[in-house]
Amino acid sequence: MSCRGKVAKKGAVVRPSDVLRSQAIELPSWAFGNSGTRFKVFGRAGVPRDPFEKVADAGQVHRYTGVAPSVALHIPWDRVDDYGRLVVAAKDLGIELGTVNANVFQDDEYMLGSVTNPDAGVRKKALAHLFECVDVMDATGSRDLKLWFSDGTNYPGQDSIRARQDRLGEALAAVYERLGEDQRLILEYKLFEPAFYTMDVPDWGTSYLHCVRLGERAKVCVDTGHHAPGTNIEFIVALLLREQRLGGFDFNSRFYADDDLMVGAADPFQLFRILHEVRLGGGFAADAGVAFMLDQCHNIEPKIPGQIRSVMNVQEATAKALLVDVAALEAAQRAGDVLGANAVLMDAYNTDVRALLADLRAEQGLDPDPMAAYARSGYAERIVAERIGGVQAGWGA
Ligand code: RM4
Ligand code: MN
Repeated sequence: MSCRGKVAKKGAVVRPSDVLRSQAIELPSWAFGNSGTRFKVFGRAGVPRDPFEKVADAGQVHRYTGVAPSVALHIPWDRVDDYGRLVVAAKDLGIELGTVNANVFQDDEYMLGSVTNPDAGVRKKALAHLFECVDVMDATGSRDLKLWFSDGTNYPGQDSIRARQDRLGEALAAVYERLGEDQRLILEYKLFEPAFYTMDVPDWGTSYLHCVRLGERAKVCVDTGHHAPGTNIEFIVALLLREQRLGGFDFNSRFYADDDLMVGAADPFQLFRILHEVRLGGGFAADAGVAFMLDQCHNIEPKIPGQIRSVMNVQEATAKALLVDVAALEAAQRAGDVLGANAVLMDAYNTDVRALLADLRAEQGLDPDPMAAYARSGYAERIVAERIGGVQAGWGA
């Protein structure tokens, strides 16, 4: 849900429909491929065999929700010979190619890290990949380069924490330098996994420090699954928005660690609280530059309906956040009315917004029930029948 809403200044009362009409949620191409756990990747009938088929599936999600107009790429998983063709394929479906995600975590050389590896040769290889991603952005017209590093250490003493930060800073500076004026670097953090002792970018503070050094077009990505249990994510969101450093979200939900489950499934209230802070911080405004992306895997549920459900969950939480009576909230806060302020928030959260969203869809010429409309369309059966042969796309493919 990008930033096309004309929502207003901080704390202003906003008509839900204004934001909801212009909402844009970016889909991850990898959500349409096979995925699994470290124990098993399940193959599913009808799964895309190449990036074009992933884009086609993403197009379906937009077709029925109307609020998912772009799909993020992961390089090299989505490497194609001719990105121009992929752009056109997306356009024909009424969507765009979005954020380019770099992948410096799957080659054998990266066992001890990519850009922070003690071996200069490995660092050079990783940097070359990041440059390739900028070339892809140039070809696709993408605004954002999203960087997530699996780099870190497993054992105390394994490598120098400080030297690894230096190496990271050096690589980021080289990439930032390479970006065009309209392109941004979005640095994602993750508390742990795959490294267990230290991650080189474990938290928003580390990401923020690097971004500040780089320049204004470097921003932080908040992946909602990348925190310690109990972390107050909306607080982080409020701070980053305040500093104009919130580049975007990777939405997903989790019960334990980085579960990558459907956003809004584990904790819809948390999603509401996050989006409430987005609203208060002006994050729905067109010029706020907050990218609203999904980063999920559908291991056991069907993938396209899984994405449709996720998009609807974000929509519902957004609608509820927009229903908060900010004036009443601020009045209660000023008066020190603890229970009153809390009640204003809970009233909005407890409102059933499904009819409102159904009406909005109908008004836009969409079926009020995207899940049912997709199920009726026959697309799921068609891809199962047609996508025979070839190699299914999946985690790492
Ligand atoms: C990471 C991180 C990145 C995603 C990869 C696949 O945990 O969340 O955003 O691109 O997984
Ligand atoms: Mn992520």
